Amino acid sequence: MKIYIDGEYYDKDDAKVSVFDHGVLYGDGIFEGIRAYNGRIFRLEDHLLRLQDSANSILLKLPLSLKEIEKAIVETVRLNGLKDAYIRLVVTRGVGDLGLDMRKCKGGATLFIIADKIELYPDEFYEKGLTLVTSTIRQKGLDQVTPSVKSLNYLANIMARAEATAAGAQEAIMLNSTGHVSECTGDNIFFIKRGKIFTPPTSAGILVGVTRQVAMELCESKLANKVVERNFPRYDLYSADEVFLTGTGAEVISAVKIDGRTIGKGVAGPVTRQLIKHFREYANSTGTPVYETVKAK
Ligand code: PXG
Repeated sequence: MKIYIDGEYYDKDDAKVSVFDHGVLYGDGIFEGIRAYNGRIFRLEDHLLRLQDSANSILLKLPLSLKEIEKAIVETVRLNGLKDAYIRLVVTRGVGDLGLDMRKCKGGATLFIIADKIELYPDEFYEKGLTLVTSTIRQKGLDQVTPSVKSLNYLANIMARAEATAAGAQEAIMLNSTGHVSECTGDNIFFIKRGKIFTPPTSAGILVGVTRQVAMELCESKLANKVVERNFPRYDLYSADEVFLTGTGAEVISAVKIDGRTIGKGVAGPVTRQLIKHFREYANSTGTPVYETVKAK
């Protein structure tokens, strides 16, 4: 495996960052999780634009232009010979001293890219659906560093996921400070009731997921069903006909048990199944090519 760090490629065992990097010392940095399907990188531009937004939001200057980052991502996937891949792009504040002051990170940001095989939920989960519990850990409020920044501070999500695991569930729902549903620890959430599809708005405190956006586009274009963004309590999930999650890792996946309640018929519902099919077709037929070279004139 070859890992990109600041313009160089390293073997896995030699791919290291400094213990003085503020990404390590403080979680001061941002990341993206990106998929490649069939030799093409899925919605790369969306991920790069979100990276840019996250960077601006935390006063972080990206060390390269988005075009240069795009080239580095494509090259990393190519060097590793991957067709289907999970790509982790991380930008940290860089090497500083032991204080919080970002001005001490004089060398600028550190950027690294890992391209690895993908790990998915086993196939059966796409038929049977996931079990969810509500976490006791609340989503960060909008008056904190907003959950829309994909920052290196994932401790709340990791603790919430551990609660799910302890309860025998695969994912945890995080409520925001007003008790509304925000999202899961690594996925956005949707529910379907009497033919209408709903998802929490950005103002509920969510990471604005790339897969969420794709799902909304496919609901409108393929299912003729425009998703409504509105706040809702857990009650709406408990009484839904179908619930599904979206994320780069999980793609589109049904949730059929929530806090002990069975949702719908207790298996992936018909609308979710259709959406999963459309998502897979779309994901396998689009994206930034890794291996096709541009033909000479
Ligand atoms: N919400 C949160 C909190 C996330 O971390 C999503 C929603 C979905 O966003 P995308 O853009 O992926 O549709 C995420 C996704 C993993 C993994 O291994 C996923 C995420 C972060 C870390 C790991 O599945 N983020």
